[in-house]
Amino acid sequence: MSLVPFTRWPEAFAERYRRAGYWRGEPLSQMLIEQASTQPDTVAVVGGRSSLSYADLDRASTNLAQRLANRGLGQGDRALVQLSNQAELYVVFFALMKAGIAPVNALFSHNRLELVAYAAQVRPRLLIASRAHSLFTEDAFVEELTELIPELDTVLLNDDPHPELRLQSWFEQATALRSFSPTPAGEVAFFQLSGGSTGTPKLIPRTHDDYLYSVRRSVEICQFDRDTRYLCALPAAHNFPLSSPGALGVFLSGGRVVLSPDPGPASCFPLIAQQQVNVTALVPSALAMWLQAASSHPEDLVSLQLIQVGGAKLPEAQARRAAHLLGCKLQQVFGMAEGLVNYTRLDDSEEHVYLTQGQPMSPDDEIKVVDREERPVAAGEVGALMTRGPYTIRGYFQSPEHNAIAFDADGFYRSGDLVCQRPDGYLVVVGRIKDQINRGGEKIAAEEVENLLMAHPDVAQVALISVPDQAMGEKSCAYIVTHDPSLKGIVLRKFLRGLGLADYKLPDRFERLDALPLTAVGKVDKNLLRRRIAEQLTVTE
Ligand code: OOB
Repeated sequence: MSLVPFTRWPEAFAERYRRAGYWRGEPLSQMLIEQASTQPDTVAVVGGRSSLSYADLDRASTNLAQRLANRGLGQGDRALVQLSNQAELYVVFFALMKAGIAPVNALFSHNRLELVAYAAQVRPRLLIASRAHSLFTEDAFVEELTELIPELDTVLLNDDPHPELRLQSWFEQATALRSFSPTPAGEVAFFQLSGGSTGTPKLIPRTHDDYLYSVRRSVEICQFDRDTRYLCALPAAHNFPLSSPGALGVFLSGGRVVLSPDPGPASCFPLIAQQQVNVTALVPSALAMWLQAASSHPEDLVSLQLIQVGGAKLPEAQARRAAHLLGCKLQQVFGMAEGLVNYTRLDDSEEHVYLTQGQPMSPDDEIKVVDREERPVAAGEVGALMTRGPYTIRGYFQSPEHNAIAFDADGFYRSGDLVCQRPDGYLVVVGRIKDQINRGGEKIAAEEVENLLMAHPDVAQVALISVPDQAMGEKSCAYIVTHDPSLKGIVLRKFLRGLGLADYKLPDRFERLDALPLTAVGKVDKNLLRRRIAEQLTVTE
């Protein structure tokens, strides 16, 4: 058995985090085992037609872990998982944690290109996906993956008609043969996905110790308990609804997770009313839809006590409107899958909640705000955010070259966000230096889309930039220089889709130029392009 390799924290830090009681040597599956023994019949998760008690969730995940162990899968093995917001997602998550198999949990919006990129990095022996996804309605893609990854020897598909392939039949009891156990808590439990700014999406190895600490601390700050009824409206595998405090925070506290297929008010409001949901997590673009719908359905929302908003910058005016219209507490969450999560606290002043993105959750989160030369800026000045701490990774998975750029010599992660830190420690996000588009909380690495567009024979040059957008916060615009003057955006979108790129990464608009503007050092001047499109939009709107 070989464990998943990753960049460890230096021993002095690991020792400090253990001594402080952050890292407790406990696997992520422990929370479920404890709830199943203390309150087996309490409902843990409601999703679609299924409702699972803690005992059900524990039993089904143990059975799946057992069946996987019987096939020889276990510690050191990796899985690629893609499920929608459904209760099975948590059964699978806990099964893999119990069996010591480290999954990449791809988002349901991901397509062929993303899945292949993840599989190529982790070399999964196990694939768990859904027949409801267009990639898996036919068998061609599974065959393609199996050819690409010869290690892939077990495929389970949600709702497949064949019992041996059907994920749900693996939740039933097996004749126990081989033993299984989680990986040691200091080892990699699973991979988070990075929003990224590079050509291929990077993977984030998270250990049981570091992730569980982040969940436990989040629960303290957000005061989750047995009465918590949490609506998971964002993609369930994302770090925010999984761990901040998210579904894992709910399971740790013994509350209930209610799954919504999407964050739209039409799906969420009836669920809130039926299930008496009292807390949820949204991105600002979803919150905007809720605000529009709230005035006509105020009675649906009376049980709500707390709305967390994060993933993208929440405009102050929207924060004020939300608190006023929804009649519940608001919390800003500024986090990243790499680790660091900041929260406004539940007893913070309105001014903190409306104007800041919160403060780090851990006393041992170290924050540096630096200038271009990476010298600390004067107090209150804007600079680039760097961080390290007990739940912030020290390196992406198998990416030595990128790690040399993304982390400094002392292990600080360069988040790529421009922030200002107020004297009271609270952070205000003012922009970003990473080449990324934040489209309603969904992150697009400009380089990834640019590289793909360059593969089109009629594209000579391309620059992908963000454009301000009323509904989404930002959308993407591809500036292109083409060989063929009649080349249309619609053709390029079709081309990208044909390559298997996720829909949310397709440029929202294309602008043709004779040449891309360059900076003095000869790089594409994206700032100029951003200014140009902003001006163009003010004129046309
Ligand atoms: C969350 O995680 P990721 O990995 O999808 O994205 C991280 C990036 C941050 O570096 C920042 O650029 C942006 O998303 N971001 C925000 C923000 N929250 C995230 N920008 C402004 N204001 C905010 N409140 O997005 C994430 C992970 C855990 C909890 C919450 C969000």
